Amino acid sequence: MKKFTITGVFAREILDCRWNPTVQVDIWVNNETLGRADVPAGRSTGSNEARELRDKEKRYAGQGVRKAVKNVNEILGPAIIGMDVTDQRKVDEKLRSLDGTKNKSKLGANAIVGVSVAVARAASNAVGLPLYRYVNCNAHVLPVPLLNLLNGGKLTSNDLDFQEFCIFPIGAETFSEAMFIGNAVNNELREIVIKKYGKIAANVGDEGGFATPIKKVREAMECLVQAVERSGHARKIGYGFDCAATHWYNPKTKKYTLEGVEYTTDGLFDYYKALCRDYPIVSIEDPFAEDDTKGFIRATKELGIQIVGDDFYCTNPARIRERAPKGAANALLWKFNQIGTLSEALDAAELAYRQGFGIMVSERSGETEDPIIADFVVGINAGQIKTGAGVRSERTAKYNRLLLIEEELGSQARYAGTDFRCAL
Ligand code: 2PG
Ligand code: MG
Repeated sequence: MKKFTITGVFAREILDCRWNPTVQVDIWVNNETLGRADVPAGRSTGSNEARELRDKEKRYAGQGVRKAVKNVNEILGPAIIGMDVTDQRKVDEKLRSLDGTKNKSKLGANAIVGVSVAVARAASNAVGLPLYRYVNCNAHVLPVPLLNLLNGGKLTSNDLDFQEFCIFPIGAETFSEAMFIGNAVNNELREIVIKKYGKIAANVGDEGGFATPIKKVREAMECLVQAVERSGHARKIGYGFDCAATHWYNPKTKKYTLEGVEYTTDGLFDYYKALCRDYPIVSIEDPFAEDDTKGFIRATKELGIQIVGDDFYCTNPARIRERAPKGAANALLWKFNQIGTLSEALDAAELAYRQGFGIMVSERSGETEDPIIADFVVGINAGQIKTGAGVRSERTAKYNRLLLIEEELGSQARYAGTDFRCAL
């Protein structure tokens, strides 16, 4: 059997879409094949995520990653030279043991995950397969894109408490059709918000959705619904939110403050129930704070829609093992850098599937032009991808990669559509 030996590892500091530094890693195989990957960064992060290492020096306002880069070049890289690049689990185990901490804070999750995913890409290049097929020879599901058309929360400078207002083009026949449906709705929405709030309303947030100066959730929904109706695609579209409720929860008082009003967990549940009655909502991410298991269980049991755990699960196998059997959420938001190695992230996906969960593969708000999650979402047949609105290149990079994968798969491509939670 041919050996695919790691012969070189090199990291550098590059920039993400917020002009913050991030890590890029090159892995060389047999001195002839290169695999390169970039590390994304979150802003609306959960407290249980693996920890990135930032320089905390004056340059780049403390956000530099030269220490993480050094850790790749001087510690992680040399330790995996000579290993087989297709031995993903073994490499990841090595990376983890070199760090030794639970949350990868010593060498930095940004250093570790950069090496881990670059190894996967280098392996796929070395064996001559597209990454999605290297991940899974049965990869064939094209995801429903959750198009985050209105941004709030930590992704913008407006006063909307919910972070993301998304449309799900579940009635499209193909991924490509979902793309032009999204475009049509976005064009209508642009006109609607400009007319209502002035030109400034069409400026966009970190994930490409409009950062319109709207204050209330229902006001935002009215704009979105109007745009969908005007686009002529209403029958093909469902709605969803990322509430990112951890960020408007006060753990001391155990109360949520939404639009200036305080809610208990049960009070907030009633708020969601009314929203679901009034709009065709198919999915809500993080409706409650990262440790409000009671809220998650109630929402999952009683709302009858997809409830997605982001901060709540942090793509962490241990959290899934503990919480999923209780009926807390029925879908996992999958972000490989929340846990810090690809094999742990794949474990998280498998555990979630075995609990009957759906999986939504997600970008971070701080992305680069690396489209790697497009390969991962098809590779794990997840059926859903969240990667923002198609008006910023770090987002379109993912969509363009998916269009290419759709073309490559040809008649074998299956668009997840209304089966987005279980698309096989
Ligand atoms: C989220 C994400 C991505 P961030 O909360 O789901 O949309 O934001 O990457 O800032 O955590
Ligand atoms: Mg989220």
